[in-house]
Amino acid sequence: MTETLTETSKLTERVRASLQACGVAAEAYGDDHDSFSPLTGERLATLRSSTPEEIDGAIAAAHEAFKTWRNVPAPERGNVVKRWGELLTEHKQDLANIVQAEAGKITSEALGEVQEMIDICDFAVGQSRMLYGKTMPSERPGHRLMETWHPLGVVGVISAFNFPVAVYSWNTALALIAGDTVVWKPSGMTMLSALAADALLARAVAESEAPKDIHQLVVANREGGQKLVTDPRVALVSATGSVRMGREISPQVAERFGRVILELGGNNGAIITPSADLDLALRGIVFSAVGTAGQRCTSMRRLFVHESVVDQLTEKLVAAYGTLSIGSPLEEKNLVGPLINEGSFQAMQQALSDAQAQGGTVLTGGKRVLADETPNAYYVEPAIVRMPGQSKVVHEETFAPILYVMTYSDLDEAIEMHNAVPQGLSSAIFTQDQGEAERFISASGSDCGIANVNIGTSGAEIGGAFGGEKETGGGRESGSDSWKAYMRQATNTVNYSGKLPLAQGVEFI
Ligand code: UN1
Repeated sequence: MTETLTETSKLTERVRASLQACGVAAEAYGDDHDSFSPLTGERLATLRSSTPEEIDGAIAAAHEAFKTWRNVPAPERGNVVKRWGELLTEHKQDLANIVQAEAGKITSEALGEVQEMIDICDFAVGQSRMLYGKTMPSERPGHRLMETWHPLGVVGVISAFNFPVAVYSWNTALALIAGDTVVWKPSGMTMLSALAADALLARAVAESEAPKDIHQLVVANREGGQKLVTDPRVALVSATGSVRMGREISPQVAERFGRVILELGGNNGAIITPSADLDLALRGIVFSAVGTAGQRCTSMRRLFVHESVVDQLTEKLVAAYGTLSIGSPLEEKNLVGPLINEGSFQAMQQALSDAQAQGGTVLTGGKRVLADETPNAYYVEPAIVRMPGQSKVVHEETFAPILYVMTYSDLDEAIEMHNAVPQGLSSAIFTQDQGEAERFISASGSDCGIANVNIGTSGAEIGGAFGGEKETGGGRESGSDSWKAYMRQATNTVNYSGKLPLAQGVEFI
């Protein structure tokens, strides 16, 4: 890897200054875990990996801290999260700088990612006063029947490179107010972002009376993460990543009767009906298909366009793609940053050649750019491929900016094609016909966890529950009542009658 070009050393310097501003401790650095920037391919820092004993120690410490933390009143737990949110606000730019350098996001999206953390902190603080249980009428006189939500235990968070800090914060903010403690194994590709986010949380915890061990970070590869999966002290494993990863993790956690929240692959589609506002649809599609260089779980990958508007829309799309500037996210003009690494680039090339072999026509994009200037970085032109129908490649998630365009003549047919993939995260319809919109979000419409109208598939707000069906894993994180997954529910029957009537009219002694 080329290390010290003038440009690249400036990036490294900026990242190091931001890490320092966030309070990342000197002990984090070492000699066995490199962090590279997809912007240039340069090495940003080298860290020290956690040893197996340290990973075990992190779980043990979180397990011990839980015994105290679960008894702290929830609104007081919320104060720690509130302070974390304030520190994230104060260091928004610093953390965004690190996210940008490590995940390759453009400035606006890197700042947006940190904003998403701040938003979930706000949400969790409010939720800390609303861990409501129901009270229901007992069938017996002089009895009270109610439900209480209690802290669950240690939550193991396994997160992906593409949202290196936001998705972790959805889990952590809710876990902490719920009275749980957290052990985090971030993606090995975005450890610096993780260290910075964790250092800010450490500061919030240190300023409070909370046990310092309520949050733990491990620097580990897949093998290290495996400990979180199999250790019975980890009550809940919340994992974001590939379907393959989920398939491995899920049975292992089930085997020990642990809980999982899985947020796995997406293969998100949108339907464009004849009544759609095509200019609005165009902007929604481009943001979702091209934003974060097509590397969001929610990125739009499939488009079903009514045959009466397909030519018009594809022409507009190809023209819009032609205006996108691709290059270093450090330059404000660029809207498309790099892919995370060479493997992603190869996967994109493979998918494009498979698509062509299966009858597809590449309408635009797909080529690598800036290879001379940055030989160790992988910038690509986002691609649009016109597909004759539902071929194999369209059913697979390729984590790169490829948009497959297909046509339909009847909405039922479009919904059927839309639902015909194994994944079920996000979906959208663009229409001005209310009947079509309602049909799409009805029980027999989109089968995804997220179904939008006149908005793209990506860029969800934190207030709604986030997650998907089928191979996406079924988990829900973030807003709404996702907090319940981080708690255990107890049903209490309280008898104040002085007698002992039995339920269902049973007579005994
Ligand atoms: C992800 O890609 O794993 O809805 C999360 C979105 C973001 C979160 C994406 N708010 O696109």
